[in-house]
Amino acid sequence: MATPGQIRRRTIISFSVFFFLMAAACLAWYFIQHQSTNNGIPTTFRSVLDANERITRGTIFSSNHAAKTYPVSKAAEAPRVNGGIGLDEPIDTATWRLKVVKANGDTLQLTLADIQALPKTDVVFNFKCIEGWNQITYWSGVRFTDFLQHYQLNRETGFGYVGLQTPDKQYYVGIDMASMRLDQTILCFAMNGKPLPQNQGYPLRLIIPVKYGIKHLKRIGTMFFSNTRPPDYWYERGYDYYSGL
Ligand SMILES: Nc1nc2c(c(=O)[nH]1)N[C@H]1C(S)=C(S)[C@@H](COP(=O)(O)O)O[C@H]1N2
Ligand SMILES: [Mo]
Repeated sequence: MATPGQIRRRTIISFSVFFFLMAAACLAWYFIQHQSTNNGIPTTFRSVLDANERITRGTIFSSNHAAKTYPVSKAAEAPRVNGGIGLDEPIDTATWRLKVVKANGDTLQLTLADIQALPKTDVVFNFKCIEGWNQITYWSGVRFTDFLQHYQLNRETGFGYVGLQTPDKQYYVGIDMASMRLDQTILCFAMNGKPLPQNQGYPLRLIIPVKYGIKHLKRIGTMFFSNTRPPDYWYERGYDYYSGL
């Protein structure tokens, strides 16, 4: 049995530890709230995201990273539509061009027919949005590596990142070249074997199965290459730049 003296001493110790930890938690919270921010979120949280990116790149990419694929029969017939930033104006194939800004400053201007003339690749995978939904979907287009090779974008391939923007520049993403060069990454012009619906990126969108939905830019206008991270719409609003799965 503890004596009243021992109980009092233990009570004092317990309360002291409790108040000490509370004070430490409050100080940590105050510090995180009042420190500088990095692209919209406190530096502490941002560095956790960046550490996650280093772990994902280091461990998963070493083993030829690919998303799980499914038979076409498993794909949704009417895939969900999400996110319409940069899709306000109606667009027509006659005037649309994919603009590719090359390393030497020249810009390629490609029609949809130019892109469809390249070998076609299908991908059926589980599309995941950071909002929490996912869906098996079926897409077709031109593998990004086939595209680079066909247009002899050799110098461009040496850059660390690809930047993509809608024609009106309202939505934009930046993606690491390693992820762009995976076999499942396509410049996509068809969904369920038919041309893309307007609200799902007609005439051309990105499909990159190793990333969350935010990176699958719909309605590509301009593509450029860079060694620093290109601007990224949702990164600027606090999300993870890498957004890998
Ligand atoms: N131009 C553009 N592309 C976009 C978005 C957007 O708002 N604008 N939203 C993204 C998000 S958050 C998701 S989940 C997917 C949704 O693609 P879906 O409409 O084909 O399902 O598109 C991505 N691409
Ligand atoms: Mo999303």
